[in-house]
Amino acid sequence: MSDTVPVVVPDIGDFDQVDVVEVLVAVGDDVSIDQSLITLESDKASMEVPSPAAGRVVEIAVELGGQVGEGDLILTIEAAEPPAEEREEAAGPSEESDPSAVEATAPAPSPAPRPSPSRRRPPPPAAGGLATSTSPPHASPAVRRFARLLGADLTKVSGSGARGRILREDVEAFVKDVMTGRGPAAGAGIPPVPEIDFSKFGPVESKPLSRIRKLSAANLHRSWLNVPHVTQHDEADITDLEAFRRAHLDEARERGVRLTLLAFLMKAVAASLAEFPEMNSSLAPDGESLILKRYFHLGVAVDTPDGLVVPVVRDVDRKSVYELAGELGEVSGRARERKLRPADIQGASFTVSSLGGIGGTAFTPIVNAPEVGILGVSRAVRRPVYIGAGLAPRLMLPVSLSYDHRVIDGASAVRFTTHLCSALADIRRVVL
Ligand code: CAO
Repeated sequence: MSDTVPVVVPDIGDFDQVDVVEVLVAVGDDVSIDQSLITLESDKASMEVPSPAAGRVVEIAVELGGQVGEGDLILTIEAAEPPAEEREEAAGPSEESDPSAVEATAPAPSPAPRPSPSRRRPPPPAAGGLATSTSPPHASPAVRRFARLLGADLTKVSGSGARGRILREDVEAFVKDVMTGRGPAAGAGIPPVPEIDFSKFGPVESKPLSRIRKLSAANLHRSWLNVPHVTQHDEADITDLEAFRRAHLDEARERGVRLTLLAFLMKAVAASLAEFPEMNSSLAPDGESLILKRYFHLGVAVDTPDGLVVPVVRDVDRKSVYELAGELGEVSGRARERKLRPADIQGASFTVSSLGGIGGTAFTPIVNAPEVGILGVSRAVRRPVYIGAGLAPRLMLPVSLSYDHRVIDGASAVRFTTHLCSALADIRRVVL
């Protein structure tokens, strides 16, 4: 006689609710033990829920795009096989259980609250549940297996799914690009850095990288390999802007915001982007056209104890400098407290990276591909500048624009920085 096996959401760590991003079976489907049934995803990781029994799906209780919490019913299976414990004892390890697939996703599910005789007891979840088991690149075990079969390195594949998730189609497109010589590292033949045992030379210590650092390392490396970078340096005379800013510090304080240079800078950048739309664009994936963005959402690099994060301030062109200053303070605070939501770091059309509060005279920021430009800002210094025949003390702000040379040529880049520097020199130009 066949048993009815309810499959429920396993331990999902610190999360109350997670998204259902894939429903991999339909009512009436025959499933085997360990076959993936659905994929759950939080903002930190994804996990597939495997079938605890072989049989037929008789009911599906979740919806694609919906949310579920631990213990919620996912679906019901009419079991066709004897209880899995017995079969496992008899048969030994299953060929289906692919260790790398397990490692690649979140922890294995924990048992449902109401145990059923035909349900296999899965291994205990890793400490911290779903939250701790991040593993870039972001793809389901099925896609990983597919990539392995084709020999595709997933760290080089850009995901087009929700939150950058790598889909089967992305792997196919990647392989096609490599085969046709259009792939990111096709033929690059990057020689590996030799592995060295540093302990031969002195005491060493191993410090694990934070999740943020690993993710940003992968993103930076991808941009570095894909984008032919050029950096254009310039200087803006912000003497008047600084006087204007200082004159409004009290008012800003009354409004509860810290009025730093960055808010003005963002406003000026948005004005320059409006003037030079190609700087606010992305190259279409086929390389045949430019996608010009009619919105001005700026990524702002924020230095946090865990590494670099880039929250996005939206519609900069439509906000006042006070609003921008308030939003910057709020979002950079949340970035440092690790409280950013996925939506907070998506959708930038251009990025600003300000190291001016720390120091430096110039640097070469890395474009946050598929954006085509990033503005780096270093420390403003007061120094003598010729104005006409005479020298005057002026506050000069170094700006460094890195751009994707496939999209922007040098003349356009320097026109952009010239426009930006004039806007900063006389911020009234921004409202014109
Ligand atoms: N020149 C001189 N002084 C500057 C300055 C500049 N370009 N930019 C900021 N300052 C001053 C500010 O006015 C402030 O002075 P007061 O305390 O006297 O008001 C002080 O430096 C500190 O500013 P801040 O850094 O707290 O604020 P901000 O708005 O300028 O920057 C943020 C906010 C979040 C961008 C910044 O804190 C940060 O994290 N920067 C690092 C970004 C980074 O790591 N980029 C590298 C990425 S790799 O490409």
